[in-house]
Amino acid sequence: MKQRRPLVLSLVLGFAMVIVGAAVAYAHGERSQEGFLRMQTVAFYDVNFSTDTVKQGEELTITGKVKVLDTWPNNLAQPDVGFIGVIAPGPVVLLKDRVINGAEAPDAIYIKKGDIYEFKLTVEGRAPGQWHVHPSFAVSGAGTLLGPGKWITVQDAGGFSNPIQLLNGQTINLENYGLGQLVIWHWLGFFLGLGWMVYWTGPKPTVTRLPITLRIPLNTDGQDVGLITKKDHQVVNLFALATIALLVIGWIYIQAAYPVRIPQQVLRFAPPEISAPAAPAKVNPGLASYDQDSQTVVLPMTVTNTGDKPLTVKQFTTSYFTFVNQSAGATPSGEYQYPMTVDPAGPINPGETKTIKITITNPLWSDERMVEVDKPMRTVAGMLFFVDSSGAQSEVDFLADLEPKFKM
Ligand SMILES: [Cu+2]
Repeated sequence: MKQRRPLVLSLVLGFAMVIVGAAVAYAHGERSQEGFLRMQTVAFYDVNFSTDTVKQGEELTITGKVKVLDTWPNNLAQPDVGFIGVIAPGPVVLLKDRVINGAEAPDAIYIKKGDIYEFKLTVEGRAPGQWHVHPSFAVSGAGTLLGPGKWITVQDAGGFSNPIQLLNGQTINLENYGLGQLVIWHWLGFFLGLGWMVYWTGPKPTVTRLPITLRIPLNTDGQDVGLITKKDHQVVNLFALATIALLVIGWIYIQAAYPVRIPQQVLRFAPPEISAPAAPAKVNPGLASYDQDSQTVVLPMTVTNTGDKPLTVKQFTTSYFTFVNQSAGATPSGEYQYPMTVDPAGPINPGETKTIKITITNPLWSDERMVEVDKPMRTVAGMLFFVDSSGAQSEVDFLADLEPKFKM
């Protein structure tokens, strides 16, 4: 007994630490995706939530852009079918409407590398509480990439309903439509299965005398040892009849109660194309470095201006972070925006080839696990935006190898 006390104590302590620690846990795993995955696959930018507080049943819109990057890794399934949605901790908000590149998109869409998807998601508050809500981009075969999250407060308005009009003109509430039927049929099926299980395990020695049961050859029913009797055969026949009866009754019921039904619809299409104007520039990234102590990434690159107007680096967007060029006078605005410096600061003139150095000092490299020095793929990738002297914006995707700086 005495020896058990430290064990119990440590269990209790461990449990308490998990509880306390769990309270600190934040959101739902946007940081668990590898940095290379988040940087090289898709980039979210200009994301805006119309509000951060709604009542139950009130709408908010999430707008923004997501690009399937040219740097999409070859070791992932190639982007072909995608789905823009909302990620939240459970069905706490309800997606009412989705517009992609100006087109209504109720389903998944056909996508391709290099294209931009400008989305507008209309979402309703459903469950009261405070929830971290993200736009998301799921790619068939590759997984779901998260966009920037925002804490949304859904205030209690005494309930929630989701009315929709059926083709026959009747308005129903999708929150509880057919729920009674669902409960009845589920329980009927459940009890039938439970009855079967109890019949064979309760009064019978099938489980209690497993060694004997196991010795009986597969193709006999063990009548010699009294395992499966004639009476059992009759009972299981009744079970089979009851199952068939349940299915037949269900089928007749649904024909009578819901004579008009349509199958769930699938609408796949490629939304109207939007591609960012390709920058009139050749970008040749050098070897990036990462200093873990100062949380600094230095990104050298050679840029050739192939256009006819001077080009200035505007911003670097990766995953759902945007770094704006402080050296050109820009200041971060809003969440997920941070400064970076570009050295030398001046514009790149037409025909000129210039080696520039982008420096970003930010704790998010490790806090957000964007750069992990112990992983086999260490890269910096994303979208580099330029602006020319007329104010026109253009963009190039790039991928640079990254070398960590270690103190010996
Ligand atoms: Cu989150």
